[in-house]
Amino acid sequence: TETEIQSVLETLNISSENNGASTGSDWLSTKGAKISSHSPVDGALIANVNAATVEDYEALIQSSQKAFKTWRLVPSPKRGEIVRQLGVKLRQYKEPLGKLVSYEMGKSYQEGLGEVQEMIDICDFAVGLSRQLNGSTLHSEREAHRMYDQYHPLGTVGIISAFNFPVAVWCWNTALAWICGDVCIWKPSEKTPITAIACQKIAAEVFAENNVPEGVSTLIIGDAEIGKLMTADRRVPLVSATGSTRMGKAVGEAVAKRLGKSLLELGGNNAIIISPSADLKLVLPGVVFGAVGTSGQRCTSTRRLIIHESIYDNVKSILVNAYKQIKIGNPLDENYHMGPLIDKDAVNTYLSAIEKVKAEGGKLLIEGTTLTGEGYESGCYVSPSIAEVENSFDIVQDETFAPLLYMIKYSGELDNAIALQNGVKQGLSSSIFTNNLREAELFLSQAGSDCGIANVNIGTSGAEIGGAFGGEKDTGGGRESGSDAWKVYMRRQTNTINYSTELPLAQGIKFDF
Ligand code: UN1
Repeated sequence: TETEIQSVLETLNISSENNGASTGSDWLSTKGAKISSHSPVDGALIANVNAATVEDYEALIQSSQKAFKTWRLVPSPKRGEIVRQLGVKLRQYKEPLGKLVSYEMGKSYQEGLGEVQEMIDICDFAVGLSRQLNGSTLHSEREAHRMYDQYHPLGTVGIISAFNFPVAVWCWNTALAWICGDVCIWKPSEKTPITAIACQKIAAEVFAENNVPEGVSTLIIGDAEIGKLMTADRRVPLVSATGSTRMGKAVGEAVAKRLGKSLLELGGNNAIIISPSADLKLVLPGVVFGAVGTSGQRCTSTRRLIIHESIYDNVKSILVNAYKQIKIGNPLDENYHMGPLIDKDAVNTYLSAIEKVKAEGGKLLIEGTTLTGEGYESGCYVSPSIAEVENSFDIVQDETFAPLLYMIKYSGELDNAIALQNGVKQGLSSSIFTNNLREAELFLSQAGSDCGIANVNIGTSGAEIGGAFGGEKDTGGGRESGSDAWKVYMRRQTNTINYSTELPLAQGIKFDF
């Protein structure tokens, strides 16, 4: 209800008019174009934001450069303590923030809470990591010499995030960057600016309580021009960008031009292989959640099913039947499985993808449409689709960010399915459902899936934060979140120390004079 949303905004300290640039607790008075955030849930205005300008960007960068000089000197476990407190604060705000994510982005409340949980989890992970930014001890070829490598912070990390995970992706980056000693400048999606403001305010509370200087966490809300300033700026040694392959190529190119580092987490075209021995009890929830969860707007969403011909018809009838039971409506109401798409443009992209499937000769088993009538007034609600296609169709080769699921048949051995699975430009997530050990291991082997994520008897979406997250090929090659993804936020230095009374040269070279 309206009063519920009002109380969420109050709890999160969001006003109806907001500025789009902040150095922490301070908000600049921004004079850029007005961005109005409307909820896809009911079309209502959530709040307005004045976008930031070039001058605001410059002020934020100056503030971050200054903050870096002190932040890098704080011992890493002490920075970890501040990230620990952020995790505690996020636990306190989990419900209102999860609700705002759901309301501004349109994912279900459960998924909104799940997204905040990912933030909490990465904070916990980063706290432990703050005592484990380990380099290695190496053996020098010279007598009485010691060699090791160590990691130092980079400086200002630019974060460009997408609307679909409006808060978690920020935290995957910041929690690691902060314990590494970096400072961050965040450009969130213009489609979800209000959740970004909420996050900045939560972080600012923790930072103020710990006398962390302004500039460690800066936020800038604006259009692609702001992104361009960041990618071209030598003062931003690392740009971490999540979004479409088109956006990522532009970012990667601009950052590479100045030989900066980029961490790209771009589109997926994720497939599930269903082998003859698959346990169909597991397949059904895995596929349906993967394809219609978040209305198909995860980069890990299941786009393609590659099904063995011997069980194809069976899987088809089970799926078609399940899709008929999917309830679509207000994502804050737990009775619904699927909420709206982010906006009307996304609806149009979805509908035109369906037309392209037909034009290329695909067969719609279930054809999605725009929903109208009570509860669907925002114009962003659609029903999901299932289509039988060929993997080679142009439309199948592209990522459509919507609940459009493709069924593709394979015959013979698993190699054929793997070739189809790998036969797209993207390489984010993949999975196989099988009870056959040989098939599972082949799928995970060097001759198997070419994706950054490969699962057995689990769907393509819903990765845990503990693993490195990202993919190959058009997905951009970056890795965020768990495992050793922290290393990209630091610069490595090799150190050699001579504690002898001689100066022997490496490689046995003699240089007498
Ligand atoms: C994204 O869609 O950009 O693995 C991130 C998942 C989530 C993260 C998705 N943990 O589906």
